[in-house]
Amino acid sequence: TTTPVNVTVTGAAGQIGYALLFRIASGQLLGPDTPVKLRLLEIPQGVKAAEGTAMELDDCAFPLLAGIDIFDDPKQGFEGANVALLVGARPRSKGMERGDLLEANGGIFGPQGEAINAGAADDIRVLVVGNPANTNALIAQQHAPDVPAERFTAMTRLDHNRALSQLASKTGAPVSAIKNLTIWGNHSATQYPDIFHATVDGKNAAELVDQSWLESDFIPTVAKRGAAIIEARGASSAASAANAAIDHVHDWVNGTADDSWTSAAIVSDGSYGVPEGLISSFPVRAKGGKWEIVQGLEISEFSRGKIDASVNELVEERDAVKELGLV
Ligand code: NAX
Repeated sequence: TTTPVNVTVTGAAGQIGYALLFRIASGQLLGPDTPVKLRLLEIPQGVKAAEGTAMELDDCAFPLLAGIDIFDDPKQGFEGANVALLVGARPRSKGMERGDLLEANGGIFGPQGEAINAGAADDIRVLVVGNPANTNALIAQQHAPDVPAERFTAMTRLDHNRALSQLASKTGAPVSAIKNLTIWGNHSATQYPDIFHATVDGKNAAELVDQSWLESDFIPTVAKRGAAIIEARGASSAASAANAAIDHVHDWVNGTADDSWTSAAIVSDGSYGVPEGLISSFPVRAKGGKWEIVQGLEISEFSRGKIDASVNELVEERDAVKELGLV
């Protein structure tokens, strides 16, 4: 195509935004033949910094970058958007209860959902990165009744990539030798990285490691990796989060390879006992521009318990935002 694709990025002046925008503009999000127009959405206090980032984007002279516009109004920011990356969110501050956090984010993702409903392009695809990502995505989706629900997704690809890397280093295999790993549930400490269907060079991954490594090392290391990054770097994951967002949207638009699947939080159709309508992470393939849940996997009792625990947390979050009148 030669018509530029409109990509809206919220939280554009933040640290993930800074790692993300240059990669989008260089063609890594949609491919080397697709020009992009960036629409940066910030809160008023973030606009000046976003302008600075836009100056740097100009200075890269990216051949595929067809324009940059900056907004502090969601209605304008999402006008004509084909892809929307919802990165900006309200972080948890000291003493904030879960209800306060959900309410503050409801105040962001509700109006953004409405703006998407009102003005985005018919083929809009939404990826929510800002935490609590699954429930923020649910809030936005519920405020966009005219957009097919399947266009709202949340990011667990960073968790997926973290799990790939941990399993690769444990088994001594390259990341490319690992197929069919799954992140189930919520992008939170309850997430379940599942290697029982995964293969390493064609061999069942779970048979290559012992159960105690799986339970006491692998699962907690993947689930708590975000905290370990903060501890080491003094700031939360940014480049790796941006990379995962690129992977997610790239696969969604261009399709996944036939010989493996990936993980994304998408609207449940009831598969694997996950209540319909929840935005939960599943094993997925992308085909023809749509995510499909990989069907028919056998779920062991161990896995069932882990999936249920994370899904129950999502149910609680949904019930809490319902009670707050946010969905
Ligand atoms: P930063 O605090 O660096 O940047 C956030 C930016 O969002 C700020 O510039 C702020 O002005 C802007 N913003 C706030 N409210 C906004 C609104 N209503 N509209 C538009 N912009 C708004 O955070 P950063 O490190 O970039 O992280 C962004 C979000 O990603 C956080 O919620 C973080 O928790 C989440 N993450 C999610 C991950 C995932 O795997 N799903 C991993 C990385 C990251 O922790």
